[in-house]
Amino acid sequence: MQCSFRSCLFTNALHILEFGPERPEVINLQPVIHRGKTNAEGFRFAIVASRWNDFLTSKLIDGAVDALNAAGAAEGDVEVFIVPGAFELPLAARKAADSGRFDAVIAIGVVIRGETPHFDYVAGEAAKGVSNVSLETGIPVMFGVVTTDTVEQAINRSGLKAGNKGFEAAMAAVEVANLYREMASAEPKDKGKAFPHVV
Ligand code: INI
Repeated sequence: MQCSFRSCLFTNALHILEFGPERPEVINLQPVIHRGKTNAEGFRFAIVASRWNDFLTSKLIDGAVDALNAAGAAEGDVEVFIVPGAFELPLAARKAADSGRFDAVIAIGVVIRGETPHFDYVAGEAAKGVSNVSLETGIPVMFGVVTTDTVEQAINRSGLKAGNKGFEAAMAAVEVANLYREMASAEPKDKGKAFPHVV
């Protein structure tokens, strides 16, 4: 059958629908799916939060604590560290991660574009920095930073109309903390064999 790459994909999809898969053993493969539980018991969390726009960051902190509480985090297993602005979040997150005392870090802030180009630097550095901390330390750092064009949008994302980003980030922290603990404790199948699929 002659067809371009894109149309071939489509044609093959139609073929499978009409005649069934040619390699059912591959199509029927059931992968093992791992998904983090939403139970915060036995995990410790650091919240690093910025003071800029604190009438909103306080709502995000409340949302995060609320989520951790609902997920069963124990009293004393959640600590909050306040920094001046979102630009300071990556280093605070790094110190929390390096301390070895936390399973996950939740970075919280509100950066509003308004009419200043400062926004791009602050929001960009916060996002990049937080992501780097995760990758460099292996401790998950959640990005619970609201970045918006207007104050109204920021208010909406801090618990009014469009959810609470602090709550969402904390739930994500619980989920990945569970998932990564499970991944770390899983015994690798065929441990020690370089090519376990080759017999
Ligand atoms: N910090 C924020 O957290 N949000 C902002 O909207 C913001 N604006 O717009 O400037 C902001 N700036 C301060 C910055 O995060 C640092 O604290 C400051 O530059 C000192 O390093």
